[in-house]
Amino acid sequence: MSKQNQSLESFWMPFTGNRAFKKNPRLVARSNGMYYYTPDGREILDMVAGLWCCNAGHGHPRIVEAIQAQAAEMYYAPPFGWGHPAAFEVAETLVKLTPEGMDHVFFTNSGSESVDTALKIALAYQKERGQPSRTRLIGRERGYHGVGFGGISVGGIPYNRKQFSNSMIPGVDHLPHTHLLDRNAYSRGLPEHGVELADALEGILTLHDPSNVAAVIVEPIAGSAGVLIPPKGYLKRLREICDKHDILLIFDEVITGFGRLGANFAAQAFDVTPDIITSAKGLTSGTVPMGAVFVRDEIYNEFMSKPGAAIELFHGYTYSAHPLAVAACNATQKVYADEGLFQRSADMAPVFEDALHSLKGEPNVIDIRNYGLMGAVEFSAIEGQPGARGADIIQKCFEAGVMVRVTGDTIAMSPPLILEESHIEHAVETLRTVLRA
Ligand code: PXG
Repeated sequence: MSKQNQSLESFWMPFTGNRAFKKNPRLVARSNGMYYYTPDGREILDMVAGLWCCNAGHGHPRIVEAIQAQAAEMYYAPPFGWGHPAAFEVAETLVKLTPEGMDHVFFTNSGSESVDTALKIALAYQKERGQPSRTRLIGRERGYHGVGFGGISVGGIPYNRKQFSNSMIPGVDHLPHTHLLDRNAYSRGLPEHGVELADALEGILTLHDPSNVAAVIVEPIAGSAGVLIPPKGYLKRLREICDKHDILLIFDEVITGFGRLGANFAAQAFDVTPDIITSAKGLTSGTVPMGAVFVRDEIYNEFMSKPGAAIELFHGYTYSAHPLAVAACNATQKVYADEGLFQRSADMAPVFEDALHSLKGEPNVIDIRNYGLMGAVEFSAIEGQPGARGADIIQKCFEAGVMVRVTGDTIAMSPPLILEESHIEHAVETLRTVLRA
C-alpha cells in the first residue's frame, strides 16, 4: 500500500464506497463563493451547496468572522440548566421565519438529531395531552430522515434499512412514494398527477385506528431519493387528513428550509402548515453543525402547562445551542436577510428550470424535475447495473470541474442561493457535454 493510500485508510468514510474512493479519491481542500478547489488548485463549481447545506455559498466573511469572534469569547456553554444570551436571541430570530403560531425551537446538531427529536416530541406530546395510545408513526417510501433509529424507521430508502432490519422502532407504516415517472415525467414545478396518493393515509389509519397514531412525517420534497416533487394538492390533502384525525404532521425541512424553495420554508412555499418542522443544513449554511426543531405553540404549551418546575422533556444534547453554532446561525441568518438570498433563490428558479429542462432529449435522459433551487435529471439505468450510469456521470462532471450529487441513476442539484446565471449555464453545458461524450 502506498503512503498516500495508508493515510486515507484510517478514516472510515460515511455513505461512501470506501475502497472505490480510496483508489480514486475526490478531494477538495479549500472553498470560496460558488467554488471548491482541489488540493492541487483545480476549481470545481459547487452545484450541491456542499451537501445541500451551504446556502450562502462558501467562505462568507461575515459568517467566518462571527465564528472566529465567538470562539475567542466563549467556545462552550452548558445547555442543561444554563444558557447563553445569544442562544435565546437566535431562537427569537428563527421563530420569526416559521409559519405563524410556531414560536418555539429545540436545538440539535444535525438533521438526524432533529428528526429523532421531532419524533420524540410527538410521542411525548401525545402522552402529555392524555392520548398515550397514540404511538404509531407514519413515514413514506423513499423518504430520507437521517440515520438515527427513529429516522431510518420512518425513512423509506431500502439500502439504509437493510443492514438494521431487526432493529427498527416498532409501529411504523409507510405511505407510497410520489414518483410517478410514467405520468409526470418532465414536470416543471409541481406535477399534475398523484394527489390521490395522499389518500393512502386514510387506509393506514383505518387499519390501525387513528386513535393509535401519533404523527406523520414527510419531506415536502424528497431530497435524497432524487428530488421527488409532491403532486399538486398532495401536501394539503395530507394536512386535511391529519387534521380530521387529530394527528401531528411533521415536515422534514432539513433540505427544503432556509430559502431552498424561494421561501423561508416549504411550509410557506406550499402554503401548508405542519405541526413540527425539522431543520439543519441551511440553518448555519453548513458552517457549524446545527439542527433546529420548530413546534407549534400548542405543543410547547402542553409541556409547560403542568404544575411544578420539573424537567418537561427528558431530551437534549451536550451541544444543543453550542455557542459556535449559535454564532454561525446568527450571522448566516443576517446574511440571508441582508443579501435577500431567499428572494434571489425565487428569482433564479425559473432560469434554473429552463436550463435544466434544455437537457430533455439528451442521451439516456428519462426525466427532469425541479422546484425552487432543487433539481434533478434522471437517466435510464444500464441493464443489470443500476446506479452505474449515475456514478459515471458524476465522476465525469467532477473531472470537468462541476460537483453534482448522485442517487442511483439520478443526479441532483441544489446550488448555493448566491449563484448567477453563468454558473447555471456552465453546469448544464458541462453536463450536456458529459452526456454526449
Ligand atoms: N432529513 C432530511 C430530509 C435530510 O435530507 C437528514 C434528515 C439528516 O441530516 P444529517 O445532518 O443528520 O445528515 C437529511 C440529510 C444526499 C444526502 O445527497 C442528503 C442528506 C445527507 C447526506 C447526503 O442524498 N440529507
